[in-house]
Amino acid sequence: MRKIIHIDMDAFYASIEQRNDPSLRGKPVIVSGSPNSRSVVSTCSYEARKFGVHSAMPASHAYRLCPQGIFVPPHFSEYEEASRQIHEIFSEYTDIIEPLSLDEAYLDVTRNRRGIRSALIIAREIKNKIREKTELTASGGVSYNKFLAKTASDWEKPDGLTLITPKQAVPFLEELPIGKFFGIGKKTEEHMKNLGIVTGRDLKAYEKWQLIEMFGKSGSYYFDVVRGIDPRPVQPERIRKSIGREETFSRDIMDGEEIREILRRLSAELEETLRRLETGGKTVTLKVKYHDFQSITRSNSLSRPVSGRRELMEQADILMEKTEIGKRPIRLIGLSLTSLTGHRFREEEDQLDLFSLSL
Ligand code: TTP
Ligand code: MG
Repeated sequence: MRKIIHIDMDAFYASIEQRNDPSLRGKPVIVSGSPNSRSVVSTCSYEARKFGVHSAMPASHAYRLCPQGIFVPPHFSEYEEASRQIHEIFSEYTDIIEPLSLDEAYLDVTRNRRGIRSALIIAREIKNKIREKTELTASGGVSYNKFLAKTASDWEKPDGLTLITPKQAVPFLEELPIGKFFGIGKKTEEHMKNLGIVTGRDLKAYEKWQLIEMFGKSGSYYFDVVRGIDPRPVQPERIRKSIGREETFSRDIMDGEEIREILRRLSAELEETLRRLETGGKTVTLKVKYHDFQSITRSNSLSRPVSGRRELMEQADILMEKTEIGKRPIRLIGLSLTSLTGHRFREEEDQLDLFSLSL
């Protein structure tokens, strides 16, 4: 049985703003552009969440909910620095680290550098080190697969640490409200509730083919995870053939400018990852999932590798033209790079080829 940890920083951008400016501590801090613009909220402090403010909400709406909120613009280089620091801490324990964004990663600690048998102890150590080094808090989840570790880290936010043992998993999932299942967004949650699916137990009443019929490919994922099954390995970026970021929205987005703003942030995050991995990529792919779950990708292959946020955004703009962004409501957007050119990737690809030949 594997030992997986999921770490997710608490109110990441907002906590960094509060750390850097003590006058913001204990206050409702909203990281976004001006509330008078079409900007959307990146995130907000837990103090602001009490007012109903959350990520991806228009800043103007956040202002209406919380006029006493302190609006601060994002400082990406600060977030990137903190991200590097937490990544360094992870590396003290394992190389099998899969970052999902700047503030979140899966770690496979089944075999770890320190020879520690309890993943819970490792997670506690990581949280402590993060606090010492960055003055920030993180929430951790520990279990035997990615889905459960992710669900666990979300269970007791902020500053939580939750373990789901193999014995606890199935009863835990039966009681879990379906909105709390990672991968079930607001839209799907509503859809399920209309079908009378409220908890994991209700979800379990459906056959696999029924779920596939209703939810497409995700149906098969739902079928498995509600039974505590998730065989996906933690994929360290260096052996991946593609590097990407995607985001599912809590509501469908119609506004093309809003999508561009999200793509700008994803490009910045990608740039950071590409720099860390010392690579670029020659093929840029934009993935779009429309409100009705139809999913499309549009790609461009270039003669030169790209790795900077500006070039990525240029490509994203070109690819957007080939989609119905701005005309149809969108529920998910993703940007990824393949044909990676860094030396590590070339080496790894050769090894992978040899491996597949020897099979
Ligand atoms: P999250 O981990 O989703 O949120 P969070 O860390 O702010 O809060 P918590 O985990 O405690 O619930 O996202 C990490 C950062 O990514 C977040 O601080 C800002 C950025 N982000 C956006 O800019 N827009 C978004 O819509 C989301 C979800 C996140
Ligand atoms: Mg977070």
